[in-house]
Amino acid sequence: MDDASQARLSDRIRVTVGSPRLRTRGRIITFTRHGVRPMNWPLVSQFRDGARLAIFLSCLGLGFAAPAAPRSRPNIVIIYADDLGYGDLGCYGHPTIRTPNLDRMATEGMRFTEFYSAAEVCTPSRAALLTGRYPVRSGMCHDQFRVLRNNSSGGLPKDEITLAELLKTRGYATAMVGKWHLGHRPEHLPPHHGFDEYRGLPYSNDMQPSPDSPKGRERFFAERNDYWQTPLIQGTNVVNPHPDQRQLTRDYTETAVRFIRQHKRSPFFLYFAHTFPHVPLFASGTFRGKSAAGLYGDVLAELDWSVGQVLDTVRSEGLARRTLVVFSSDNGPWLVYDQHGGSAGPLREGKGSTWEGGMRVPGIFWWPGRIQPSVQHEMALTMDLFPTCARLAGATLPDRPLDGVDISPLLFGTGTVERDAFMYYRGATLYAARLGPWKAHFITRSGYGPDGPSTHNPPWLFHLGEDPGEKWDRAAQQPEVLARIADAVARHRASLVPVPTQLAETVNP
Ligand SMILES: [Ca+2]
Repeated sequence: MDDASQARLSDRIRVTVGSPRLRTRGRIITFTRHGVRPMNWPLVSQFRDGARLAIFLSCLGLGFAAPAAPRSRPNIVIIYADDLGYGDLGCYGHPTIRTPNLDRMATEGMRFTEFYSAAEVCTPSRAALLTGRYPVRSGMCHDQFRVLRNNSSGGLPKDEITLAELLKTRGYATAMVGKWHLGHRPEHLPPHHGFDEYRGLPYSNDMQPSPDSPKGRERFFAERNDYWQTPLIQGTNVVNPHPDQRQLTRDYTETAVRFIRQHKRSPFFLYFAHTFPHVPLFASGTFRGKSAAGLYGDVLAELDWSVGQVLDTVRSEGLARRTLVVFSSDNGPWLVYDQHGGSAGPLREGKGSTWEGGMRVPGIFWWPGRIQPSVQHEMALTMDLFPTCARLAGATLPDRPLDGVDISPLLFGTGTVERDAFMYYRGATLYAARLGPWKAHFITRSGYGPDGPSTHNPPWLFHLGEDPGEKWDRAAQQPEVLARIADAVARHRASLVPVPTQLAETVNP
């Protein structure tokens, strides 16, 4: 075929990329060794996107290039802080902690004001993040043993499906960097839950104190690395039984940046869970002593630097327009550690409690070109990440109850989302529920204070729009709201299937 014939053919084919069917402005023709003849329409209909048509035409030697199909599998990065409070970032109003990289991320992306972790402490909140389900469904919670300890035998059950396993079905490279806390025995570590690579601490940085360290609170404030012996693990092996915690944030960050660079040509999922600002606090020499907010501010400045390193790598590798980066925290600030604990801003209480300060956390979503810079006031949950990322990656959701919803309409400004009431659990016990702006407390208790649980009947009822600090009980004026919340709780309870807890059994560490 001469050039003129090829040009005429190209002129007769009009491809609309992304349309459900090929559209043409004339008859489609095909080529045989005997010449040109019309192609049957049923044959044409198999080309449902521009990329496949381009391959077909290329095979014919036509040199016709259809526009590239839109990428359907964005890279996904989740950066998760430990015990970072709602009020701890500059972009959430902290007066002295400086977080310029997170502030820029929020300015360029979507900052949520009503974003929730699914639990008030580490282990259950991480289980919920990775499975999209309340921890009571997986057994990753317990009323007395609130998190996995260094002698726990349990871990995330194998029949739970993690976000990493889901994304593996779509060809993602996966890595977990940092604090895991979903089971430290080899069979529970990230490589057995869908992660190709893992480097980090298996649980909290205070869970294996040195036998020589002093007892009590003072060792938390001493800034002595030799008081702590939580091991550093790579894959399923201990690579350093006593890592220098002052270097952890830098170590994690270098690992994360290396992973992004190595996998920049394939879709990747990076789950980057920082050890800090969980106590005991440590910062490297570059950041130590620099913040007006003291050591806590130094630690957050280093964490903020790390976020900047990740975003700069995404930008410099040309990945910004096909990478979703999410920042959040696993629970509120650990207030009993005074100046080494963070701030819940205007919210009541902190880590360990089902008051807002225990479970409402920063939530920042960044994806230049897809997510418009904005502040989002709709409620969203860390559990939403599972169905949302599944949608973005084109993965099929597993056939089981999920408690998150796909929030991509909020992220992309295309609509609203429907959700039922949000349940606040302390351990395996339901303490409160939120429906719209209303939150009913059935039981209240401080996160770590000496008080016991107080049961409320009728429940205490707060309007979180008018009263975000949860001060004024409105139950007497709103019986119909309490009735609707009771209905939502009944629906939720009817969906639960009892499972054994993973947090009670122990073995020798
Ligand atoms: Ca935590």
